[in-house]
Amino acid sequence: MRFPSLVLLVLCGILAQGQRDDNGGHRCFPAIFGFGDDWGDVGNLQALYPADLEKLEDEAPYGMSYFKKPARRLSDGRLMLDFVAQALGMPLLSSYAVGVVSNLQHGISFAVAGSTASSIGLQQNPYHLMIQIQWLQKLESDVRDALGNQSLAKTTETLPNEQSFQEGLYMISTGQNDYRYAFFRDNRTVREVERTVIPYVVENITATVLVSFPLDWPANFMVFNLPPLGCSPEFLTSFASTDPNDYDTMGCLIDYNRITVLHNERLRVTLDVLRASFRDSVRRLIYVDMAAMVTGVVYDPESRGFQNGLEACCGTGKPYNYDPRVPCGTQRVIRGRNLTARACSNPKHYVSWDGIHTTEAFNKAAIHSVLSGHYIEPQTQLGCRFNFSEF
Ligand SMILES: *[C@@H]1O[C@H](CO)[C@@H](O)[C@H](O)[C@H]1NC(C)=O
Ligand SMILES: *[C@@H]1O[C@H](CO)[C@@H](O)[C@H](O)[C@H]1NC(C)=O
Ligand SMILES: *[C@@H]1O[C@H](CO)[C@@H](O)[C@H](O)[C@H]1NC(C)=O
Ligand SMILES: *[C@@H]1O[C@H](CO)[C@@H](O)[C@H](O)[C@H]1NC(C)=O
Ligand SMILES: CC(=O)N[C@H]1CO[C@H](CO)[C@@H](O)[C@@H]1O
Repeated sequence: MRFPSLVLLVLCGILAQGQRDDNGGHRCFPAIFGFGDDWGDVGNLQALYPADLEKLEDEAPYGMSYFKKPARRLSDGRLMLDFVAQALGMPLLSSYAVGVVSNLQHGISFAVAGSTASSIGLQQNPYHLMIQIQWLQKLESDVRDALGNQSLAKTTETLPNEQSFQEGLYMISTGQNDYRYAFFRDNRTVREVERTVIPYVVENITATVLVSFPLDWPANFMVFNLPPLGCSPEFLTSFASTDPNDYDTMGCLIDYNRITVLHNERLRVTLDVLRASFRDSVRRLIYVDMAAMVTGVVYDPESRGFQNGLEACCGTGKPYNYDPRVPCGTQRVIRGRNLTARACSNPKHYVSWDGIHTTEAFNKAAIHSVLSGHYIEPQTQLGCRFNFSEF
C-alpha cells in the first residue's frame, strides 16, 4: 500500500486546533514516536484494514475502562503510549495511517497491531518495523520540505518540528508477533524457534535502531523487551500440558518462558554493544525490562493491586478465560455450546485483558514504574517532571 504525503494531507485538512503546551512550559521530550505492534497501535490497523474496522468497533468491551467505547486500541483503555503522552501533558497521539485529521505536533504512532520485527514470513501483516521506520523517514523529510516553504508557515504548527524528531522519545516494542506466528501459524517447535527465529527478531530490532536514525540526533530510544510468553493466557491455553513438570511454581509454561529469556538476553547484550558505540553522542538508548514487570505482577499480583495474573479479563471461562475461537466481545456456537466472550466486571484486577493484550491497569502500572526509573537499564535519570494526575 502506498501513502500519499501525510504532511500534505495534514496541511490541507484540519488545521491548528490551538493545542498548547500546558505542562508549565517544561517538556523534556518534545515529541513521542511509537513503533512496533499491538502495544502501541492507536488506530493504524483499523485504518489499514478498514474491513476489520467494523468488527472491532462492534466488540463493545474494548475501551470500556476509559474511553467508554472501542477506541481502536487492543485493550480496555489506554495503552502505555497514551500514558506517556499524558504524563508529559500532551494530547493522546494519533496514528500515522489516520493522520489526515491529526495534530502531529507532539508525535505520532507508527505501531501496527499484528506486525512483526522481522521481515520474514510476512503473510499476516506486512507493516514490520522497517516499514514503520520508512514512514517516519518520509514524514520527517516531508516536514522538512514544508517547514522550508514560506507559504505554508502558518499551517506547520500542527507538525512536529526538526527538534521534535531529533530530541524525541522513540518507543519501540515488538517481537511478540514474530513468536506468535512462529508457534501458532507455522507450528514451529520451541527448539526451532530458539535456533532460527530469535536471532532474526533481535537483529531486526537492533539493526533498525542502529541504521535508521542520523547519529547526530540526540534522540532518546526506549526499547521494550518481550513479556514472558509462557505466562500469557494465549500460550497457556494453546500449549496446555498434562505434565506438571512443564509448569513453573506459578503456573507459567517453562519452555515458552525460556524463549522470552533468550530473546531478552540477546536483546540486552546487543543494545549494550550499540550503546557503547554511541559513547560520544548524547543520544540515549534505554532497555525497558517489561518482562521483569510482568513477572513480578504475575508472581505476586496482590503486591501491585492486581488479583489475577494468569487469567484474561475478557473471555469464555476457565481455566484461563481465553479461547482462540471466541475472541473478546464475540459469541460463537461451538459443538452445540453457546460461548460468549464477555468482559469481567473489574478489569483493574487483571493483567491480561483479552488473553493476548494487557489491561489498562497493567499498562498504567508499567508506565508509572518505567517513568519513575524502575525496570530500565541503564539506571538513568530521564530528567523530566512527569505529571501523573491523569493516571
Ligand atoms: C509551497 O507549498 C505550496 C502549497 O502546497 C506549493 O504550491 C508550492 O509548490 C510549495 N513551494 C515549494 C518551494 O515547495
Ligand atoms: C499447523 O497445524 C495446524 C493444526 O494441526 C494445521 O491445520 C496447519 O495447516 C499447520 N500449519 C502449517 C504451516 O503447517
Ligand atoms: C447465545 O448467547 C447469546 C448471548 O447470551 C445470545 O444473544 C444468542 O441468542 C445465543 N445464541 C444461541 C444460538 O443460543
Ligand atoms: C498536572 O496536570 C493537571 C491536569 O492535567 C493540571 O491541572 C496540573 O496543574 C498539572 N500539575 C503540574 C504540577 O503541572
Ligand atoms: C533491518 C534488518 O536487519 N532486517 C533483517 C531482518 O531479518 C531478516 C532475516 O534475517 C533479514 O533478511 C533482514 O535483512
